[in-house]
This record gives sequence, structure tokens and C-alpha cells, in this order.
Amino acid sequence: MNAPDTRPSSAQRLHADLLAGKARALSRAMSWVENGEGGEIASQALLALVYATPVSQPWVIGITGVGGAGKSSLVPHLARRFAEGGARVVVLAVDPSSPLSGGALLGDRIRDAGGAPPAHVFFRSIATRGGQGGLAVCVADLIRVAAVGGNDIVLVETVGAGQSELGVLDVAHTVLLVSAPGLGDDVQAQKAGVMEVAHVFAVNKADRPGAQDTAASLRQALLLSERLAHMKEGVNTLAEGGVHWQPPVLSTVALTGVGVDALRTRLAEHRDMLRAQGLWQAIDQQRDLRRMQAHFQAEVQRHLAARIAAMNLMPALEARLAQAGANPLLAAEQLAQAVLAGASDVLGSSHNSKETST
Ligand SMILES: Nc1nc2c(ncn2[C@@H]2O[C@H](COP(=O)(O)OP(=O)(O)O)[C@@H](O)[C@H]2O)c(=O)[nH]1
Ligand SMILES: [Mg+2]
Repeated sequence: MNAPDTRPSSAQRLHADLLAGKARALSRAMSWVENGEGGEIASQALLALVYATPVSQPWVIGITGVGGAGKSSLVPHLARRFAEGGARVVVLAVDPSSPLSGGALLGDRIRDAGGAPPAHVFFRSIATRGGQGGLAVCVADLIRVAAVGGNDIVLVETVGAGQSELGVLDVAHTVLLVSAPGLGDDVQAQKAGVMEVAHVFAVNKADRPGAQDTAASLRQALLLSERLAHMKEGVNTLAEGGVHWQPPVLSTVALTGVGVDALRTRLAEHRDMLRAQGLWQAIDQQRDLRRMQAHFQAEVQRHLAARIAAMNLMPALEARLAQAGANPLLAAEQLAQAVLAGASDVLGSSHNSKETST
């Protein structure tokens, strides 16, 4: 039979395997989406298929806090608890600076976290800083891949400093801030704006001296920020409605798993609150909106680059820049005008003295 056109492409096959929940398909699909490992065209095709697949969105929990607080130690405990409750769990570790976030090591840690390794926990460390759309876009794509793979919960571990990490937290429904005594991280967290976005606080290393003080100062800072958040020009806005969630501060010992059950319970309460208040979908929609914006920008750039090439504008611009006293900003503005107008003569006609004087 001669029907070569009807054979599924490699992207279609991988997508089908992902949907069927086949072993290794999730890992492969993530490599394609994160690094373009399937080749640029096939990887883009896979991503398009992934976004075209109707799926229920997983619960995304962002886990943040300064390095050394115990995030990577805590995450396997949480993943295990959720998996034992019947959920399929994906862990994404976004910490390229730390060799501790390596997938193999995380796998070891979940085994260390007690008993036999639970089924349905998948670990993945994200090594890149994200491609064109940045880290948050990369994570959003991987969450969607996880969703198509039939996963219910995605835990995203990220160091809570810097804009790109804060962007990653935007994709989460629930944000857990992990701190520990002796790191001074309550102050750092406030600086980075993480305190404002966290819903649940864990003071880890509760076996260490100073844990009580860390918890107390966190509670103090939360009370203060809550009061400020609801005060607008001296008026308390809390009464005007709006959802009230009092972020709990819990103690954990990631080395032993003490406090993890309570932590899981409070996280689930936050999830239930989001659902009950109808806020759940808004977060997914926000993520899709940001994803659309990123793709829109990439598309515009791609089209413009193609148009610039077709209009053959660069040689003239480069020649102009090579002249003494060239103005790169002016050249860029003229290029933009020319490309947007689709008129290559903008470059020549709108220009002035310099050309005529040479
Ligand atoms: N004493 C104590 N040490 C802990 C606890 N949790 C983690 N650690 C240790 O703290 C260090 C940093 O932990 P890690 O999970 O890598 O922190 P991360 O950088 O936030 O991911 C490791 O040496 C852990 O063994 C805890 O509850 N108690
Ligand atoms: Mg870590």
C-alpha cells in the first residue's frame, strides 16, 4: 500500500504515547519542549498538539525559598504524600545553579523519604533558563505537557530570588515559601516580593535552634503586610469583600518528615478555597494569557525578521552604520518604520543631510 502521507509524524506518535500515559513518553516530551530535542520543527509540532489537547489542568504548587532552606528535602515528602493519596505527581525543579536539584538525586531523595518509591511521581530538573519566552514560559509549557500526560499535581521548586523566579511562581495556584532558622531569609524573601505571593509558609529545620523565632518573625511580618495590604489611604478594604486567606506558618523537619502531613492539609485547604471561590480557572487563564503574549511576541519577531530579510534592508543599514558619526538608535527607528510600513523607501526618503553631504 502506498500511503506514506497518512503515517503519523514523530510528534504525533510522541503525543499519542504521552496521552496514553506510556512510560518515558513524559520525559521525552519534556525534553522536546524544553530543549527542542526532537528537532525544531517536530518539537514545535508536539507543543502545538499539546496545547490543542483538551485536558483538566493540574494543581500547580510553587515551592520557593532561599537555597539551603530545605525545599529539595521537603518536596519528595510532599510528592509521596500526594501520590499515596492517589494523585499522579510531577516535580519540576528549577534551579540551574544547584547540582542538588538534579533529577537522579531527587529520585534518590524520595526513596529516602520513607518506604518504597511511590508510583506516579515523576521528577524533572530544568537546566535551561528557558528559550525565547524565558523560564516562566518553559515551565508553563512543561505543566501543559504534564497535564496531557494525565498528571494531577505539579510541584515546581524554584529559588525565590530574581524576576524570572517570581515569574515562575505566577504559574502556580498555590505558593509555599520554605524558610529555615539561621538563613536570614525572611528578610530576603520580603525583599524579593515573595512574601506577598506566598499562601503557605513552612519553617523547615524545626529541629534546629531558632526555628521558633523564625516562625514568630514570619508571623509578625505577615500580620504587618496583611494590615498594609488591606489599608488603602487609611481605609480598611477587607470589608469590601475579596477573598480572605490567612497564610498559615507551619513547622517542618524535612529530614524526618515531621510536619509534612499538616503542611499537605493546609496546601489542600488553599486549593479548596480557590475552587470554592471560583478563583481556580482565573489562574489557569492568566497562565494561558501570558503564554499567548509570549507566543505573540515570538510570532511578531519571526514575521518581522522574515520581512526584513525579504526587503533586503540590512545591507543599507549596515553601510550607514559604518559611516563616521552613525546613529544606531536612529537607524533602528528607521528600520522599524520601514518594516512596519512595508516600505523600503522610508529608509532613503526620510533621511537627511548625512547622505547628501557624503
Ligand atoms: N537539620 C535539618 N537539616 C535539614 C532539614 N531539611 C533539610 N536539611 C538539610 O539542609 C540542607 C539543604 O537542604 P536542601 O533540601 O537541599 O535545600 P534547598 O536548597 O532549599 O533545596 C541539606 O544538607 C539538608 O540535608 C531539616 O529539617 N533539618
Ligand atoms: Mg533545592
